[in-house]
Amino acid sequence: MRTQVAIVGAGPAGLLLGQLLHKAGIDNIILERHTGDYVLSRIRAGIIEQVCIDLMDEAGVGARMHREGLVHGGIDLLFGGRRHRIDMNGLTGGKNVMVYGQTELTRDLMDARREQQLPIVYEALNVAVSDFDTARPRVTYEKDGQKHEIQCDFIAGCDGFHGVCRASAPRSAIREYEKVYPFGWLGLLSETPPVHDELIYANSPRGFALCSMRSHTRSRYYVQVPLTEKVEEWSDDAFWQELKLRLDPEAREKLVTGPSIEKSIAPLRSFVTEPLRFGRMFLAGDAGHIVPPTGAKGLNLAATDVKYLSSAFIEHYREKSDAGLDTYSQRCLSRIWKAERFSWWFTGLMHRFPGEGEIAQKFQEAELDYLVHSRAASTVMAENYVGLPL
Ligand code: RFL
Ligand code: PHB
Repeated sequence: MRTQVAIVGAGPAGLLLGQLLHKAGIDNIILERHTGDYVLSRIRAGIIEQVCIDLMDEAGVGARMHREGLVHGGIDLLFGGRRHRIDMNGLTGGKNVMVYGQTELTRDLMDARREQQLPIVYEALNVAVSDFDTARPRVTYEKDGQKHEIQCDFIAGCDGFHGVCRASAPRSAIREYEKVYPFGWLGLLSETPPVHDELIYANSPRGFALCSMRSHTRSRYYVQVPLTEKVEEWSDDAFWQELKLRLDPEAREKLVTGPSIEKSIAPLRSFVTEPLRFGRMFLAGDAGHIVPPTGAKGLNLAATDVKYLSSAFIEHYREKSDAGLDTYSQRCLSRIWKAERFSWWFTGLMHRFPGEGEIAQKFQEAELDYLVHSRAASTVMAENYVGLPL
């Protein structure tokens, strides 16, 4: 088999890249280790930035997103038992974010790919990338016990944090920066109306909590838990009880509880790979970087990488210029590090860190108080949350 761009991974990064390349007339094949249903069953991001919205439109798959997505112009910060709204729209000259689940975005992209009958191989096992330091890279995989080989011009590593592409880059050419946080997020999805019409990020003495949503009838909640906790040991009742203890009296009163549809624990990590290019292989999305979810930046960063990478490929094929490919790493990393910093800062401001004692809570509350009462500080928060310009 031969294609122009072989894409490893059918998460949002791989699917979006495939669709944008197809629209530009560039052939691509996507290889995915799991089934489509498995990819859709992973409940992850909920908030998308304008960059991501624009890219879905550019890819021609934005119709349902505009019908069903909820536009949010602010968030609530809860600390010291009281809530304070950050008016992101007002502070950024009219910018918003949108509540549209990663599952829905992925489904729209998968549906489009199927309708256009574009090649995607699910359950592609033992994917291996090679010869990307030459003009003829290769990707091999097994499907139903048969070995296959794809010859291509470029490889796009969109295979997430545990993927094979980054792991195949020569160790001498790669530098990795990592911080692992001493807690995780226990998340619960339920068919219940959200407790508030915007998101609530809570700093409480019992730890961080987040009240998010997927629609007017479906809620997503998170509580910070020690890394030693097991999801099986958290009944739905125990979750709701703990969440309530971290909320303000009004939210506690209003919270509608119900059976969970999904419950899982995610570890928190900051991670960046430099560079994102190895010859004719390019990393995009979680394959190249991870942020803790506090700033809602992971999916949005993946979208930005894809924007730069698709433009660079289009420039290569249409204009015979490699300028975009040559500056890909540098352009992405400049934005990635700013989102990494914001996510690290917001995580530090909102969570309990073991062993840091009560003074840490006081410092956080003082900073939060400053943040919500200073227009300058609120603006910094708002600008970063809605997404820095490209
Ligand atoms: P993905 O989604 O991990 O997809 C990678 C795909 O590659 C496949 N794969 C392979 N395929 C073939 N061969 C191999 N060897 C392979 N190895 C892996 C995998 O099966 C998978 O299908 O990466 P991608 O596309 O880069 O997308 C990144 C996003 O998924 C991620 O950044 C976000 O979910 C992060 N995130 C959030 N981001 C936001 O922008 N806003 C949010 O509100 C937000 N909330 C979150 C989040 C992540 C969370 N968790 C669970 C870490 C909330 C949570 C709790
Ligand atoms: C979510 O809805 O899953 C979500 C929202 C905001 C975040 C993280 C996750 O910061």
